[in-house]
Amino acid sequence: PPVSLIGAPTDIGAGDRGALMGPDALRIAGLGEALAARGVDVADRGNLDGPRNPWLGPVDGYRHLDQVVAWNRTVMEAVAAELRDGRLPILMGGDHCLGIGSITAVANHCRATGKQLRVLWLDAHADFNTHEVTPSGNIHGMPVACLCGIGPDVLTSLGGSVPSVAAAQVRQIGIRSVDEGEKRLVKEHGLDVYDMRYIDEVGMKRTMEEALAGVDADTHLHVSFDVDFLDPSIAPGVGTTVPGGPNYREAQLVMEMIADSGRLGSLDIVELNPMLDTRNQTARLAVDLVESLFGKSTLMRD
Ligand code: DIR
Ligand code: MN
Ligand code: MN
Ligand code: MN
Repeated sequence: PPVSLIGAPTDIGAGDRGALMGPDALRIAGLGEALAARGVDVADRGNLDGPRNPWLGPVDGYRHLDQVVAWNRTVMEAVAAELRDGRLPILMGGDHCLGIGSITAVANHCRATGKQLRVLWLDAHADFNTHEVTPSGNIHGMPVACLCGIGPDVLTSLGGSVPSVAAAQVRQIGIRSVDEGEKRLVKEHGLDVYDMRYIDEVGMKRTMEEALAGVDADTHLHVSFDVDFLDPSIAPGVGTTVPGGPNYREAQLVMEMIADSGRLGSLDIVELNPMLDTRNQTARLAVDLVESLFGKSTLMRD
């Protein structure tokens, strides 16, 4: 399908400033041109607008809740409009709190069209905190919980149906940093987590086969790509680096195997922080990976 790039320039849910420059860093790294070169029909919708970051402390366990809600409502509407037009939205964040609006739109679209939804959450973190257990108050550490119906009503009911997504529809890959209280919640809600230990033991190929098991012609696959999923040695441009992530080839294999499924329906690229990057290297790597996600391979060109 044709692709729409949507910029959401905000770091409203993050603990470091700078992710608001993610959309332009991806544009400058040539995201649109790379897709066009693959024969993809791509339109850049420009940037969404929303409240600026007041950079305040947490209130009742949440930082900037009102602003996070405003940004997510705007993102949800923009993503929903593209899906309605039969297009594949790429949300360029921005921090990962925006996954709430993006995936809520995707879940509603799946309900309306009778599609099965599968969410692949590529991240170093489980993003399953609540206001009670969060160590930071940063809402970018809470989107999976919110999508699964655990969080403030203003975020869990953003799309009308609560929960937006069932935990059984989510597969998390690359996880290696989960906070103490968060661990208990992840277990309690039965999230399917392919953590780095699992990937070390069984390999990325089998991990992805399992994460994609059951994906069929009726499945809409959403990929939520937190750039801190990648090992920081290849992707330094993120706020919360965690050592021991997938290397270059493992990350490529993830993207290639998703491409082979033929079911990619929507994508978030989030947490890219150009202020912490080296000469836009992390943005360029993200573009390289997205090329694979859209079917670029070494030997065969279709
Ligand atoms: C941490 C960091 N678990 C928190 N989360 C991040 O503050 O909740 N998620 N960086 O991507
Ligand atoms: Mn993360
Ligand atoms: Mn499950
Ligand atoms: Mn994340």
